Amino acid sequence: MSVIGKRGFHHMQKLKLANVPAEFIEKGQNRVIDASLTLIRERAKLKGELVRALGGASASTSLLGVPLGHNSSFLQGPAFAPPRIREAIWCGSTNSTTEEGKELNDPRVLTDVGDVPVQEIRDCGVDDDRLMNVISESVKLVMEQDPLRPLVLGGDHSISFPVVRAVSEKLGGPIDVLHLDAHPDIYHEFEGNKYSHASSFARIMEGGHVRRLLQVGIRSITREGREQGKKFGVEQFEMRTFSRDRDLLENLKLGEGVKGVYISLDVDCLDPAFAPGVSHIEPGGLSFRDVLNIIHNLKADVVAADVVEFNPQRDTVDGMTAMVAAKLVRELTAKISK
Ligand SMILES: [Mn+2]
Repeated sequence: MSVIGKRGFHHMQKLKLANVPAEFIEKGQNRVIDASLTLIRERAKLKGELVRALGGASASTSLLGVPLGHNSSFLQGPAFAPPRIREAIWCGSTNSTTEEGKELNDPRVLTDVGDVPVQEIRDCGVDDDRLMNVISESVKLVMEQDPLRPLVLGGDHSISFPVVRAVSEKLGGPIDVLHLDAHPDIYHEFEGNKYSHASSFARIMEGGHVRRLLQVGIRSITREGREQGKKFGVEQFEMRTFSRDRDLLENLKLGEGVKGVYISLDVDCLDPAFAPGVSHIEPGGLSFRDVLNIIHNLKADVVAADVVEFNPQRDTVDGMTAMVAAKLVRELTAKISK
């Protein structure tokens, strides 16, 4: 109870102290979750119908926001990222064409199904086991609408576990994951939290959802991070050897023999000079162009992706990192849609 108290479910504690039967509370939580999933299901259905009616798209990116920040070990600002990223995607200072010529205004290229209402669900006292299931379910609702493919806006990095799990389960087998990050996020658990943003890839690998996991941009890694990496057969590419690995990483071919490729993009993979608006500022990172080269040249069927850990509360006043996150979303959209 004390942990929940710290996280702010005061009304739920009062309901319990007032002897409101647990089954009433649970029924209320179920109604809120059903309503949340209904909104995503109906929006995905509508966007799917639109894209199918227009025709000609075999894969079409749809944004799904997951404004979750409470599994961060440091700052919780990533919970506020999705609306800032959307605002920057459509900012009038730039146009709607991606570098390689995809038109983002075309709904066959990009649609949006809105956010999983994470704060509203948590406010009803729903625990993380169920919340993670709601996130997985939401991802599956998007994937049900062929040819929509989810591009998830975080949120802290804990969301990648329920998202990757859903993608793999929905496609019916393991996938390859390209994970760009300063950190391997592979602690068995962090500060007692198995859903910590520092443990998402331990959960993903335990679940058998992934064949190859490539981690790129790593420059903050402990002994446990390396041991866990070895245990799960992770291919860890550290920044200290990036100049040596560059050729390989800028010419990757992934996903052969599995159900597809997932890209998980932690904004802190970038050097803080390019992206100061992150919770964990870690010098010595990738340049923006390094990341784009890796993504543009990747040979893969990208089935889904996420952009996580943008923290608007740490951004510059003119929203520079929001634009960086938005451009990553735009270029990932171009990679997914076809
Ligand atoms: Mn990170």
